[in-house]
Amino acid sequence: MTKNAELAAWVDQVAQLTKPARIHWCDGTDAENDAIIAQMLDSGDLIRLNEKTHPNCFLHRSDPQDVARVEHLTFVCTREQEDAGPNNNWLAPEEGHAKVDPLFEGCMRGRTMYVVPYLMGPYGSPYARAGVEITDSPYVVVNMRIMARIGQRALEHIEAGNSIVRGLHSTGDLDPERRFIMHFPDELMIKSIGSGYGGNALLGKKCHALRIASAQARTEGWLAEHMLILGVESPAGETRYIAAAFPSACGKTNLAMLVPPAEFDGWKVWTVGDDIAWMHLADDGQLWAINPEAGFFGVAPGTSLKTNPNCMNTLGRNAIYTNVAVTPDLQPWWEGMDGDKPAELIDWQGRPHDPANGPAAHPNARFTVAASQCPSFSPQGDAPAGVPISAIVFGGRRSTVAPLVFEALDWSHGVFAGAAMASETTAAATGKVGQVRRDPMAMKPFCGYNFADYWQHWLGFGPKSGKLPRIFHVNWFRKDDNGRFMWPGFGDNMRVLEWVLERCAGRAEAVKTPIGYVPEAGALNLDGLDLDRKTVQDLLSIDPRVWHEEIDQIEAYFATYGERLPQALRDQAARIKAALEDQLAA
Ligand code: O2Y
Ligand code: MN
Repeated sequence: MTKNAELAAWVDQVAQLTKPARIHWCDGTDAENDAIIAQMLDSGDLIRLNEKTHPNCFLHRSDPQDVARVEHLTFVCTREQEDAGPNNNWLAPEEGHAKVDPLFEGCMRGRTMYVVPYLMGPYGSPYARAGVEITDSPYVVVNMRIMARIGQRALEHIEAGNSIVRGLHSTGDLDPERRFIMHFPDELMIKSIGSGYGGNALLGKKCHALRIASAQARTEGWLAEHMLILGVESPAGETRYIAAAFPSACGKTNLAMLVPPAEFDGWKVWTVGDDIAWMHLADDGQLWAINPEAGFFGVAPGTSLKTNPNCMNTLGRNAIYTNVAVTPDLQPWWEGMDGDKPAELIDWQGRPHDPANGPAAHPNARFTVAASQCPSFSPQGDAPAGVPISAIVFGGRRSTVAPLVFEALDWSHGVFAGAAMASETTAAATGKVGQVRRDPMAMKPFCGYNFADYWQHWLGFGPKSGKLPRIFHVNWFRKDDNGRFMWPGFGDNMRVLEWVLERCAGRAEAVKTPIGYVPEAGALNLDGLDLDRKTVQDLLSIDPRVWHEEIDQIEAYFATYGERLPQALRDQAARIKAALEDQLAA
């Protein structure tokens, strides 16, 4: 229960609509968590994994029709359609409510309605924001407890008079025909029904910390971004921080937990966050970032001691696994894990694994685990003020076109580079895999308002400070003519991060090109890497003809935003095109 009359009234109103058998206010304690887990083990909602190898770890199998975010069922409900923009599905607020409210009628009959007060951001942070999620899913409660700061302290923050985002969630009947994820930014409200999975259901994450928060951030003058945050500590003990935006399933978690290669003796990478950054311009003129989350909800397939040793050392205990496969002795397993594939496996749907049925683990199988368990978790990870950002890095999965790294010429050009981002699609969102889609700032599925206004908001930071981060673009995924990745990636991405930070310090050498500064031959530390000169050249090459076509496509994409598109972005495209034409004519 709560002293906050408004919150109490909303909970009452929801209970009258959804008709739960009982109401439970979550306090976030271990005892409460143990009781919910025990009940989920009883109901079969969770399976206890091998206690010896994976203490306090559990498996959850979601409905096979409910395994990923659902962008086509995700709506932003603003008064004017133009305010949601072409980047969002739109309904007027009253239509949005009218579409989902009937689905909530009586949907919690026989179920417990959990009221989960939560805080996004470190305790005591001026940048932290509160929310309350009402849900009938115990899976949501135990995951939210890892991903956010839930319970009594969050409730106290709310009762102290701080505003909240209200989130109403029910798994409903899990019928994809009756599944909607609705956002009402003006009301600070989310209504989600028909899915029990990840971003559709853990409302603090994508719905609150990105879609609603991005709209709030615009009004209030800050940035809510789909970015990891990491710190790079030099052998001299100086740590500088990078925020990096990559589309879903492009390796943000791996980069956030990077282990530098042997040649970088004395260097250390610290993890602040792997998915979301809230950034504020502070009085010192720098952009300071907090990770609003407290845990990782990462993709399991492909995670191994080779690709992400810190992650593997994080998730062996106190973790919830969703849709992974298991060995006969109940150890979690997924494609891309170290070692040989076990002879026998139970697949993600609980069947004896038969490769004819597809992979043993679902490609979007996940682990949920506390960030504080990560061996590389930053000593500043919970700092109320956050960390000062030296560089912003944008990146996409492009087998062609984009070089390994370039630096934007200035803030406006950096915003253009972010706005022009594109990536080949993966399995995290439902839809086709391998198609190039524009994903500005990696926010395509998450920006809670019109992208044109969002870019204007970004551009608006330019004149505000001379100490803004420098902006870069990277592409770890370029392929050669035989379809092989040219760059080793993973720990070796440290070589690019070093160049990025050296540029920020005004040291590393670069060549100016129409699309930005690229490393001069020899400026990247490639010691110990088996890369021939031609491959390095190709990785850094910018083909003016290909880029001219790319800018044509960017302009065509920008044109879909009509008159609302900031002129500065049109100007950037025109400037780059003219410079490419000069090059082609020379
Ligand atoms: O939330 C989901 O349903 C899976 S997608 C996801 C999960 C964690 C972090 N990022 C993402 C994403 O799609 O960007
Ligand atoms: Mn993400």
